[in-house]
Amino acid sequence: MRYATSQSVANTAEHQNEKASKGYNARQQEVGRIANEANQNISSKKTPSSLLHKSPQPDQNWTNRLGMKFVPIPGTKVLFGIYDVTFDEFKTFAKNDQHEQASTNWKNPGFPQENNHPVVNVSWDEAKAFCEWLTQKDQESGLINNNQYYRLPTDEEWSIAVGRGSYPWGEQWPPPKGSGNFAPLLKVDDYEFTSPVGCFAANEYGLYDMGANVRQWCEDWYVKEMNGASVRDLVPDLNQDGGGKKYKVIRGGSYKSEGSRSLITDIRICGDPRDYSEACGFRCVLVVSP
Ligand SMILES: [Ca+2]
Repeated sequence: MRYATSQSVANTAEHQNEKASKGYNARQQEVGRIANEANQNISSKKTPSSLLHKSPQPDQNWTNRLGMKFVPIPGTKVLFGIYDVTFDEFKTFAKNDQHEQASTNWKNPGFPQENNHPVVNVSWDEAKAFCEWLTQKDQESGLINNNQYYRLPTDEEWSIAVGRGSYPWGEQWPPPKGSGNFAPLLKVDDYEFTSPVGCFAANEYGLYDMGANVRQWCEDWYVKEMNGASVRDLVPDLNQDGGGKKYKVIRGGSYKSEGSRSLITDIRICGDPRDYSEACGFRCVLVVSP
């Protein structure tokens, strides 16, 4: 992965104990509730009450069968996943034998991960395969209609969803305490590697970890003009776009990010769609009204 892997990484202390995530725990309770109702449905042959009239609508929050929460983002036509896709959610996908695209790299990022951490070491191809699997699964169950589908956010959608600050948390540098999971050098948080999703403050739209924890794949091919000339002057590698059909866009910072230029909201980095990194994951959006 270009640029992402060229960053210096501070590997110092043991991975600290995981912190509980109130948001994630609440989500898991809801997953359990929906699962219980679904199980009751199998025996009773009735549609569970919680799933009636629950097909996603353009302007409403929505939760899918895996417990993934989505919210509308003004200025886009999609619902955005409020969390990065977790290790547990990707594991559910990878267990399906029909989807051989999922390698085992995601299981071995080189540091410990719990189920509620964002999955990393996944290629763009694998992230897309996850979206397609989830679409098929939810269409077959009638949870979404046949015109609705999951995909990665476009670069434009991500730009809107991250907010308007110079940095995802606002204007100040360095990032303030509680703003996210960054490199240990910045001394902003207590996590050396990934942290559970949803354990830092959400942004103005209710999205977590947009600028920290793990970088995120986007749909688009990278073209150098996506970055301003001043950014490309600072990072000359970003002038290499392979003609616009070689690398996919990656947005956001990660637990490895420590430099002010690598954390600005507007910067795009990129990676070969078959490549993967221990600092890059993804989140899904749901296209409700194509
Ligand atoms: Ca950290």
